[in-house]
Amino acid sequence: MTVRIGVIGTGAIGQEHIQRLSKKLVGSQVVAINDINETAAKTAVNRIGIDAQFYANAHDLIKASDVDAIVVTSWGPTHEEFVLASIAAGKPVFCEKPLAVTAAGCKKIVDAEIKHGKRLVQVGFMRPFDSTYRQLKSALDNDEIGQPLLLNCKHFNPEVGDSYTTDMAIVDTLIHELDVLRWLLDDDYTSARVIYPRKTSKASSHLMDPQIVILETKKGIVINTEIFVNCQYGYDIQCEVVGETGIASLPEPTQVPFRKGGNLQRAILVDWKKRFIDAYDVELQAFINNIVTGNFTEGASAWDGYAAAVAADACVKAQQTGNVEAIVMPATPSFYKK
Ligand code: NAI
Ligand code: NAD
Ligand code: ISE
Repeated sequence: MTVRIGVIGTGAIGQEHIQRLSKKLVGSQVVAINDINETAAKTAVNRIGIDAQFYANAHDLIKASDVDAIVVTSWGPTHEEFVLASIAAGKPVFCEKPLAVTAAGCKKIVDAEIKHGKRLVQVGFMRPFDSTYRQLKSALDNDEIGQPLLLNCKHFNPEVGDSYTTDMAIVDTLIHELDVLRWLLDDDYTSARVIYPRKTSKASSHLMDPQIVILETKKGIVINTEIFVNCQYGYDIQCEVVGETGIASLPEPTQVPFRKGGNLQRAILVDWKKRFIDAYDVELQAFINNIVTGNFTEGASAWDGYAAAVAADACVKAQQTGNVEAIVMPATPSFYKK
């Protein structure tokens, strides 16, 4: 069976996903595309070399009879509308993070999916599919360092565009940690606080950068995450877990070490597309497999998207108040329990 996909949003990650769905993965074909920028969308599919119909209206694409499933890779604030429309059409939908930009928006999606009666939504949180995070999780699950006590994480990007604002450090960037750490620790967050260190001269006037977010969990673990999206030097994702008997760190992506010119050196990745390239493949193959089996067992659910957004809402509030803000996560509905 070949799953016929319609992609909404043919920007950076949309093009990446069209490429892998068309040329790399098994059982999928991109047959339809939509973007507010028609010329760029058509140029993109021509470059990739596929024959996909352009729809001027995303809702027409969602309803099209030859589209079996939807991939939403448009800007974050548009996700909620397109995911709700996909559920209304009874079609499986893979939505890039964030599922919606607020917890209230994610809750509407959760409610619509439960009302539909069958899981249709997968959120593009790819880190639980990444082999380095999986190695770290195995180490914790195998009790290699005893109980985790505190975490030190970094989410650094070399630079961001002018449209990137202070709250996006949470809803667009930290959202990955909010998702993956919940999975890694099998825990939920209880509070958040945000500290602004000295601001880099490389950030725009409307962006506080870097930021430090301190989260606490139900088990009492304290998580310190530095977000620095104009760090200049590379795309650097780090996660160090301090346990009762040792420290476990996220393995660095493999790079050839060089001894040359009087230096011992190893490259740091610069482009986010490369750091999790395999994880994107595995998560989207999982989406196709979920559709083929008719059983959404793999990948982040709408509930996971909601959980990350509940924490993100509190972090954004903490950015504004400077206070420790409570994170109150409702119990998981039985619909989403494995
Ligand atoms: P981008 O700006 O390159 O692409 C967004 C595209 O959506 C643009 O082509 C734009 O014209 C289109 N668009 C915007 N509003 C639209 C609408 N109403 N209808 C149809 N098309 C619309 O952005 P990028 O980097 O590709 O990000 C897209 C999404 O993917 C964001 O939600 C972002 O957070 C997520 N993302 C996820 C990553 C991951 O690691 N999982 C990495 C990069 C992005
Ligand atoms: P699992 O699927 O048995 O359960 C993990 C728990 O974490 C569940 O309660 C689930 O609701 C939750 N969860 C799943 N995805 C989440 C996310 N993105 N954010 C927050 N919580 C999440 O656990 P597992 O076997 O460790 O699998 C974890 C993920 O990795 C699954 O989606 C799985 O399909 C995938 N996986 C990938 C590979 C690979 O080779 N890359 C191999 C096996 C599994
Ligand atoms: C981007 O949208 C991503 O999802 C990247 O993984 C993240 O590192 C970056 O900060 C976001 O803007």
